[in-house]
Amino acid sequence: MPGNFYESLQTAMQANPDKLCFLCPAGESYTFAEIDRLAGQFASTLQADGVEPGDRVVVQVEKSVAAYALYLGALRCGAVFVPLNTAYTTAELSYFIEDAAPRVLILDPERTIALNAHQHDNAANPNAGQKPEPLHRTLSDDPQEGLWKTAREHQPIAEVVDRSEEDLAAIVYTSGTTGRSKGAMISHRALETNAKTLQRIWGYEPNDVLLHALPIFHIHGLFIAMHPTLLNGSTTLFLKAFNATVVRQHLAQATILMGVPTFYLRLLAEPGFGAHDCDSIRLFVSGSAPLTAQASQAWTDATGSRILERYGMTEAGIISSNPLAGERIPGTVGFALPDVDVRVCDDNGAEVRAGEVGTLEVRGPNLFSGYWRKPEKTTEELREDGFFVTGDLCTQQDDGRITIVGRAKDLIISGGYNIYPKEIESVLDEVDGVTESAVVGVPHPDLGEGVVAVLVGPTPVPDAVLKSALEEKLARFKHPRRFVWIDALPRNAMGKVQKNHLGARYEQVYQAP
Ligand code: MLC
Ligand code: AMP
Repeated sequence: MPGNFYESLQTAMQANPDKLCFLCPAGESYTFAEIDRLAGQFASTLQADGVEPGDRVVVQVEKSVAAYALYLGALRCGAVFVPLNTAYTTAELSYFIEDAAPRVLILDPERTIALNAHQHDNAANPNAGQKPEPLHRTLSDDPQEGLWKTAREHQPIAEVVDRSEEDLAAIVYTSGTTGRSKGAMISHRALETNAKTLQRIWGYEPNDVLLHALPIFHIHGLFIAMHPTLLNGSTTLFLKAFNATVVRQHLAQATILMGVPTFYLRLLAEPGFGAHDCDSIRLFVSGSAPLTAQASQAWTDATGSRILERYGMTEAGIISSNPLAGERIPGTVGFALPDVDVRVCDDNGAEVRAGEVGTLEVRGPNLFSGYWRKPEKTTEELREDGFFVTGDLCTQQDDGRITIVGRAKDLIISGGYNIYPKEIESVLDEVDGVTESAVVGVPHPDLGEGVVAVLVGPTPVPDAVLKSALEEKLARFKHPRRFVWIDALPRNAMGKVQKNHLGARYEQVYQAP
C-alpha cells in the first residue's frame, strides 16, 4: 500500500487520462488528466504558501470542482485537509481556526469579509495576536478569481509528497456531546482501505457514473461517494447541491446514486416518480441517518429497486453495508465490512448475546487516529484493545447482520447533519428569562428528525428573541423550528432530564395536520 493515498488515486487518473472525471451539467467538465493536473497546481500553490507536510489547511467554500481538486491537491502535497460546513457562522468558524491552527485558511470571498469584520470586533480579545495567523486565501467557482486563478498560473508539482500510511490526510470535525466540536484525525491508511473495500463490495464497474449531489465538507460526499469512484476511474456527474427535480432529470445519465434518506424521500414525493426514472441506476445507496423500513419499502413499491443501506461515521468511514448481491433487509445496516471487526457491548464493555441491544464497538484499518489535540476524548472513546465506542445502539444477529436501534449519545440527525442538543441548550440557557432548556429530536417527515426546544422560565420569551440569540452563534440547520414552554423539565431520580419523555410528548410537532 502506498503511503500517500493520492498515489492510488493518481494511478487511476493516469490510467484514464481522457475519460471524464467530473461531468458538470451547469459548467465546465474535466477529464482525469485535467483533475490530476489541477490537483498538482493546487498542491503547488499550497507549497508556495509555505504549507509543509502535516500542516493544516482549513477550507470553508461552496461546492465546486475546484474545491474538490483543492482537497486532492492538499492530499498530494501531504497537507492535512480540514473541511468545514458552509453553514457554520463566523463565530463557529473562529473556533475551528483556533483549534486547527491552520497554515492556510481558504474561504468563499464573502466569508473572508465577514471573518475580517468579526476579528476586528474581537480585537480586544487578550489571546488575539498570540498565535501565528494563517494565510487567508479565497476560492470561488470562478477560475479567474482567488486561489483557482493562482493555481492556473502554477506548474503542477512533479511528485506526490511522501507520507506514511499513518500520517494524517484530514481532520474532520464532529460535534461533541459535551463541550465543543472534536477533530477526528483521519490517516491516509484509513482513507485508502475504506475506499478500496467499497470499490470492491459495491461492485464498481468500468462504465459506472456516480450522481453526486451531496455536500463535500462531510465524509459522505468528500470520501465515501468520491473515493471508490475515482479509484475506479469512473465519471462523477457533479451537481452543486441536492434538488429533487434536478437529480431526477439526471438519473438517466448515471448508474449509482448515493444520498441521505431525505434524498430518497424527496424523490419519492416528485409527482409521477417511478421505475421509469430509475432504469439506468444499478445501485441506490443510503446512509448518514436511518432509512426507515417504511421509506425503504415505499421506494421499492414505487421503483421496483431496493436501496442498499450502509452505516458509517466520521471516525470510522463505512462500518457496515447491506450486501450488493444477497438480501438487503429494510431497517438493517447489513454486515461489517470484510476488514472491520465489530462487537456489541453493554455499558461495562462486556459483549452481549446475539440479538440483545448494546453499543456498537468497531475496530479496523478504517478507524481514525484519535481526536486532534484532545487526548482525553480519545481515551474516553477508544478502548485499550483498539475498539472505538460508536455510541450507536444496535443488535447483531447470529449471522452478523446489524440493526441500529437507537443512540446512547445525545445527538439529533436532521437531513444527515448531526446536531448536538448541548450546543443549542448552552445558547438558550444564556437568554434572559430562560431558566433552563432541553433540546430534543422528534420525527420529521422530510429530514428524519426535527429539532424542538423545550424551555422553562417565569414567562415565555418570544420566539424572535430566542431565534436572534441563536442567529449569530449557530449554523441555521441547528436552529430549533419549534419552541415550547413547560413548568418543569421531567427528571429521573438522579436529576437527569428525561429527554425520551420529552421526545414522546412532542413527537407529533412536525407531523402534517
Ligand atoms: C438545510 N437546512 C436544514 C438542513 N439542511 N435544516 C435541518 N437539517 C438539515 N439537514 C435548512 C437551512 O438551514 C435553511 O434554513 C433551509 O433548510 C433551506 O436550506 P437548503 O440548503 O436549501 O436546504 P435543503 O436543500 O432543503 O437541504 C436539505 C438536504 C441537505 C437534506 C438536501 O441538508 C443535505 O444535503 N444533507 C446531506 C448531509 C450530509 O452529507 N451528511 C453526511 C454526514 S457524514 P433557513 O432557516 O435558512 O431557511 C456521516 C457519516 C456517514 O453522517 O455515515 O455518511
Ligand atoms: P457523523 O458523526 O456525521 O459521521 O455521523 C455518524 C452517525 O450517523 C452514526 O454514529 C450514526 O448515529 C448515524 N448513521 C450513519 N449511517 C446510519 C444508518 N444507515 N442508520 C442509522 N444511523 C446512521
